Amino acid sequence: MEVHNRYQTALILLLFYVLWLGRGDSAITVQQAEHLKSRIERLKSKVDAVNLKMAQTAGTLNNMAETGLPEMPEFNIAEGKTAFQTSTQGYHTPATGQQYPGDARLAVDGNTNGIHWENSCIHTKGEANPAWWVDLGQSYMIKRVEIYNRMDCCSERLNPFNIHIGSSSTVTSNPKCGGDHQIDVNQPSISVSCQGMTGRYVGVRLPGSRTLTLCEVQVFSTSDVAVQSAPISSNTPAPETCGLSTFIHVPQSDCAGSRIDIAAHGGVTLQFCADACCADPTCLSFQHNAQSTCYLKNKLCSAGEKGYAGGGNMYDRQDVAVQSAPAPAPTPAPGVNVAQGKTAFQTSTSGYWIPVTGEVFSGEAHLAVDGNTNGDHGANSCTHTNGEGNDAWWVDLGRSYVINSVVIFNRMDCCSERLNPFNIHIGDSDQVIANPKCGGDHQIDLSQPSISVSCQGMTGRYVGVRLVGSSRAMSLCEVQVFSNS
Ligand SMILES: [Ca+2]
Ligand SMILES: [Ca+2]
Repeated sequence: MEVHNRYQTALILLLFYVLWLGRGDSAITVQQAEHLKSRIERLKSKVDAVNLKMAQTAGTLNNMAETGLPEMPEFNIAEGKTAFQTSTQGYHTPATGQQYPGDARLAVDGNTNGIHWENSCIHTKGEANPAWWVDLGQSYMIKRVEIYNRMDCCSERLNPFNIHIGSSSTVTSNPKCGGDHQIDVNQPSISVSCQGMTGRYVGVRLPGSRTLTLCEVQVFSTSDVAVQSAPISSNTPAPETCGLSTFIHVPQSDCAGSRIDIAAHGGVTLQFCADACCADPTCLSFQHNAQSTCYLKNKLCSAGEKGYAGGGNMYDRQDVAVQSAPAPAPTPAPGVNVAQGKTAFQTSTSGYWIPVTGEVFSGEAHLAVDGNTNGDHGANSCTHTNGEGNDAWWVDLGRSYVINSVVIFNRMDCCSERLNPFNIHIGDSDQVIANPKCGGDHQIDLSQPSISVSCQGMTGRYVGVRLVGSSRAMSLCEVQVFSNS
């Protein structure tokens, strides 16, 4: 614009100069006239060029006003990252020898093909709340998540699904991106905007008893910063060094249990089973049996946990076996019981005495911190309330402590079921039930004299136990509160 005006001004001044030269009877030479003419033409062509440029700029601005700003570049930050799923269901076609492992990495292999038999889709077992997730290596600002569905059959299995994004490796405890999503089952993929969410873990979960299949999950961010600095998860085995020779053969044994079986593959070779365990960072051992069935396991079972299995063999991952088999991880010191002998309270007290013997069973609050864990109410070391509704007992530790755990000794001569369920409250308010809960509803095993509840990280001067509901008398034979400080 400024350029345009400058040339216009120059042109006008030049015209005045020509008029001034031509005033009165003084004449300009032919040479001077030619020179001026060429200067005027050069200036005119410059003005034309500026006008053209301005017209083009105006056109671009008009287009932008109609179509919006140009798209920011986006990067799929999930491809090739480490992926997990709650279980794996693989298939084998004996006639052709083809194997379809269905393992978690197939949803980040860069192949969006929706035909399961093209070997690029994951597959869980039918189970409660199946989930798949990827560890991006570090936290990213997420823009959107694109999910490619299975298309050769069963595309309706995906609906409805949830997406979770956050920093917890327990991926389904992370916030949801939106609510229940529905894919159009005729479309190969769905793009879900998760603008504004941040996280290292991105997961897909099917609520309910279902089977999860995903052919690709792309996670888009407007920044691919992790390319330079993504830390490699420390428990990820180096794939090039993993193979059958990595495992220790434990003949005719199995440690069975659906909770430790993270994947099952039917009709597969021993080498396939070893490779599948290598490919899954959570796999520490596997069983391969006489029916050519392979079970991947998420732990290394101790000799005591391993049972005899006539048709099967366990294979334990060697490097882990060397490190962790000889001794279990040391348990941290429980700390000191800071409750014993402190002042205790309860919402009511129900005592009784036996006239024949003259014995008194006071049931008072201090009996839960008298240092005697005897669960027999007749030994006079247990508390007893009236059952007036929401009965509670609490101890004043005298000052605030960082709590490790609370151990509760139940009544054992009768009525041990009365304790379930119970809540623990810890905090600095003497209105003890206004303090935060340690966990939710706890259940003690009725065959056990005590339960230890970890309250790691909680701090408080008052520790209470409460039975929610009416007509529930509370009897506690001892409450120990462990702390290091
Ligand atoms: Ca894929
Ligand atoms: Ca006691």
